Amino acid sequence: VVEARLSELFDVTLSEGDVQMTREQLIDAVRRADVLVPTITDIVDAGVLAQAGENLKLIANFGAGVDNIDVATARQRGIHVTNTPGVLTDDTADMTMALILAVTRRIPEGLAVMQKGDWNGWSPTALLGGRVGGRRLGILGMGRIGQAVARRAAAFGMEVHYNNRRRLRPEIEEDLGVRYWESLDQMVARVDILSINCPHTPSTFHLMNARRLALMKPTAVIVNTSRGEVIDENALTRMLRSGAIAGAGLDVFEHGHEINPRLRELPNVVLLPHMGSATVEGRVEMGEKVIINIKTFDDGHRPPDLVVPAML
Ligand code: 8YV
Repeated sequence: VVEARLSELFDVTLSEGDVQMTREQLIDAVRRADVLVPTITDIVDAGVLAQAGENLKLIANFGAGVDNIDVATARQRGIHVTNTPGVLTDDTADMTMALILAVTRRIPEGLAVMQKGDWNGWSPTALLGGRVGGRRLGILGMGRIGQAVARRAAAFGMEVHYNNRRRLRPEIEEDLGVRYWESLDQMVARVDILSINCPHTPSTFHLMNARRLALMKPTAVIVNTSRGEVIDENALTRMLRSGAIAGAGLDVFEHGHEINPRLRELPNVVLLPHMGSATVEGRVEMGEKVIINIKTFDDGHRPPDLVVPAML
């Protein structure tokens, strides 16, 4: 739908199928195009941007996170960057709740029993999980998605805490019913479930490093639907193996689709292949945002979702 609409409006060259563009293809694209529409798997770094032709004026990212693009270098070269915020908020927050429930209620283990034909009937003590109602959820990153997670968690009866670069306005805190922690260390040590909802930037890289992970309660669970780079994946894997952390629900990984193989062997871990925003509705709306950003820019106006380095 989106590709067809784009092709009606502009002279479009599509990369092959759903596969990732190679660096060479990406460089070829920035040399020739006026507008580039990358996805998370297209790394538009300073090296790629150095090859950009005079004509490249806009990078309209198909995604909210722009950590695949060197926004500051693009800016210096007079190239504008836009993203697609807002339209994937609810889907990603839904997936966060799905992961919280999948881990705490042991859904994949139940599924495996059924798929193997191993179910011998109901038993009072089989596959007991933990109740989410009454538990403390800590949200790291209280932007749009963090706030959408907070609303959902409150509806599940959870007590919601958060840490963010900036504190929310008191009326928003009150509306969400959330408690702010200035110290991430202190919040991490107190929560039963920790949800990562901050973007990946140089200041959030490995925010959940070995030292901070060790502050978590041994009964706690961590879920990540944001970016894998925020957690030190090897340290997390070690702690999940040793029982220092009770469980994890991960939709994103530190090295893209190269996952620490040990994570796959753990029963207390639910892994998903970056599906947080993967709804038909969400993808179409993301595409529509890309089109509006390109169209507005092409008409000589400031595109609605312009990303400037100061925002990051
Ligand atoms: C997108 C995402 O599917 O928008 C984001 O930041 O992480 C994803 O859910 C992806 O970025 C598409 O490029």
